[in-house]
Amino acid sequence: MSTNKYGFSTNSVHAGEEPDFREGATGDVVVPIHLSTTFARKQVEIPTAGYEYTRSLNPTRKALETKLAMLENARYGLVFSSGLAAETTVLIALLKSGDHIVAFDDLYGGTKRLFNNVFNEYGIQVSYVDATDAARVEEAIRPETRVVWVETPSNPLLKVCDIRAIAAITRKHELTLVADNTFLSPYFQNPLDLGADIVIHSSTKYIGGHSDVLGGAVLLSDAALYESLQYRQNAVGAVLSPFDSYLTLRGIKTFSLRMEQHQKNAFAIAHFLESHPKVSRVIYPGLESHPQHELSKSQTQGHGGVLSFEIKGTGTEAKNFLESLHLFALAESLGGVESLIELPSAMTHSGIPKELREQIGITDTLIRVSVGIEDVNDLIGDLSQALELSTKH
Ligand code: P1T
Repeated sequence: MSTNKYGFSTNSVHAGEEPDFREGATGDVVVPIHLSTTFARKQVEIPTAGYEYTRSLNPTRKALETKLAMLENARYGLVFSSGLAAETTVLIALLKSGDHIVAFDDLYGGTKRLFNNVFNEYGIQVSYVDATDAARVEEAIRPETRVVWVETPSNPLLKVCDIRAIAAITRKHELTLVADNTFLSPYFQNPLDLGADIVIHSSTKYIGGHSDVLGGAVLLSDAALYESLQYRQNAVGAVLSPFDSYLTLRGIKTFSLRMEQHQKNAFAIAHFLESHPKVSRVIYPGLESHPQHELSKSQTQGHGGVLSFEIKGTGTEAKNFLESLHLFALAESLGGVESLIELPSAMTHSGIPKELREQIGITDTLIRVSVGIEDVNDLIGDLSQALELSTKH
């Protein structure tokens, strides 16, 4: 359980990692990597300092859970081997066969795959709605609905939904509101403060921040739900390893610095693309042209480092452009210090059938950019030369 007395940057550095001055301890300023899978005890019934077996509880993992809970203004945190492991554990804690989810129609492709191809086989139904209009969420609720699931901004169309308005609906109907906060990170948005019940992160992204460690996190303040999640996490074994917990803790120390630079670069690139003749549309919640720009300002402290845009022409021009870049890595994922770029229709969201993709706006010319922390002029120079080449192949 956490109480928040310091600011975000201070907590990013210190929370969960206070030096241990107890008898025999060494006062490390960085939490050690506790690799031991098991913990010896002196008396049969008394685990030493509460630790028994690393799947159940591990000191390095615990430090990360404490830090993340503090950063999301949550009482409790759990960290998992991936974002999808976190999602799976939340779903098995909240749902049983016959239950129904109302979900935002724009979600990470892997989350839709989990809902449609895995949980569907266990009798879970999902209705996808355009949650930018909270009324549509309420209209889709059935007697067997248990969960409303949103990403905001969503992946890859950066649609923004009104967390406060949707939370009022889920409270009224006694449902659980799950908000995937991966795109903005706790630095820019805290969904629990806006009324969400559970926050999920793929910590593979901004939390880890360096594209070198996979992970997931669940943050919440309800004690009974936390216990249920912890029980299931241990039962299925979906835990983050001690070494990966350490890497994630290390990444978090520079959270504020990274996020500020991601956002600064994203604004500059969004403006550059907006004025480029080969670009038909730029989607970034920080731009006044974004349909939910005002809403985004009202529920966040910033707009993040991911943007999407439509290149003029066909899918071939989009591919030519992507394959002409030198500095941007043509790769899935986001949130690392290096700039990444991808074609959702062929990469992260290729599992969604084409007609469904097109219905929600994931066209073959939609490009998603995760803006890194490099010198922005170098990034703009790279985009500029590749846009020139896109029609010259
Ligand atoms: O990859 P993993 O750590 O399991 O997290 C899954 C996940 C969950 N939620 C959101 C919003 C995500 O974007 C992701 C993973 N996304 C990508 C790999 C991607 O390129 O979009």
